[in-house]
Amino acid sequence: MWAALKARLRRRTDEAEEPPPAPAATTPPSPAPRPGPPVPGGGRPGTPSTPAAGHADPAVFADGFFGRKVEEETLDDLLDSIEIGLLESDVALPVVERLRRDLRKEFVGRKLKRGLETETVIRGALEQSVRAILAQPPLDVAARVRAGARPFVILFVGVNGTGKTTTVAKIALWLRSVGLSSVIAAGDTYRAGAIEQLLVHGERLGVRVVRQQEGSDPAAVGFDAIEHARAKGVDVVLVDTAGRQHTNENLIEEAKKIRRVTRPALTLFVGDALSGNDVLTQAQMFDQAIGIDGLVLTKLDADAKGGAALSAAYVTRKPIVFVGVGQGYDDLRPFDPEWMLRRLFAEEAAS
Ligand SMILES: Nc1nc2c(ncn2[C@@H]2O[C@H](COP(=O)(O)OP(=O)(O)OP(=O)(O)O)[C@@H](O)[C@H]2O)c(=O)[nH]1
Ligand SMILES: [Mg+2]
Repeated sequence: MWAALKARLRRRTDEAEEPPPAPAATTPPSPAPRPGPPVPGGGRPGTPSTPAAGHADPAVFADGFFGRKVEEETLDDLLDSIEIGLLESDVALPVVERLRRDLRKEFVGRKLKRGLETETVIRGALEQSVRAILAQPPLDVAARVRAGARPFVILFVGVNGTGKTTTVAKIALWLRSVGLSSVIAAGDTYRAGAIEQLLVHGERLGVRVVRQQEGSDPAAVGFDAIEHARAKGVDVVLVDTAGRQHTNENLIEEAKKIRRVTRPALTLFVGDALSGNDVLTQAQMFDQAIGIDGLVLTKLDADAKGGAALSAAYVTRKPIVFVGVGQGYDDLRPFDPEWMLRRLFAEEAAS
């Protein structure tokens, strides 16, 4: 996110710093004329100006870049530019608005120079604000499992192809790494090949996969897996489900039934970070239809923008529990806001 925003800010500075038309040979060097007349109130042509002439936005004034006086610039103009950059990075509108408010508070009355200083100040202010947005009470799955009744059932839901099945396999491995056993319920009885896909994961990981025939009732598969876990003293039941659009009423009804029968301690929505703001809408819809407790965001390794991941918890008001960072079984991380912050503010885009 920051890398793209920085590039935008630099382009903007470069435009503002374009060399003036060459002065006549006899004319002594003079301050650079700017293209276009200044707008009363300090605004640029085409942008809303501040209300009263003589009361310019008391914010971003610059002087002395390479010894040349640079034209006044309004805070709103700078914030507009940042806002567009954030939207381009998939940051959701409510988050953009919050960031804008925070930056405005930070900048009003400050004196900034164009160029690197402005960039550093913007970065610092933005980072502080993003840290506050990402801060959330952590949802520690291992602690919940240890504190909860056994078996602890986790249900995975989401639209097609977001990474549910892969995430189930990754979580089985992660649970083992923290000393907890699991069994997987092959609850996608809908898509041809889904059961086989899970069996392969289960075999590779040495994790039991409970299944029935293709086309059978997924709630019954979940029930069987819970019975198995009870009998064998397994800590966690991971219930995979078929991908479904929230608009598909039959499949949503089916998901509700799986929920009623398996009574999960945790229902996780698995969303693909690459789908931008769609993933937020999907999570909200699933929450309304089925009820979710948290989010898993996948494919962050391929998501150079990062805005959807930044916005997810803020917009849905559900915690991000895990993030997927690749196709390997160990490419899963419990969500860490500081890790996310480092990615968002990397000087170079993540991928
Ligand atoms: N790069 C990357 N790819 C991922 C990640 N998680 C899953 N994938 C890939 O996404 C594709 C779909 O993954 P699945 O786990 O089959 O997705 P699903 O949600 O179960 O799909 P359906 O069951 O068809 O709804 C696979 O090629 C996975 O390897 C991730 O974190 N990063
Ligand atoms: Mg699947």
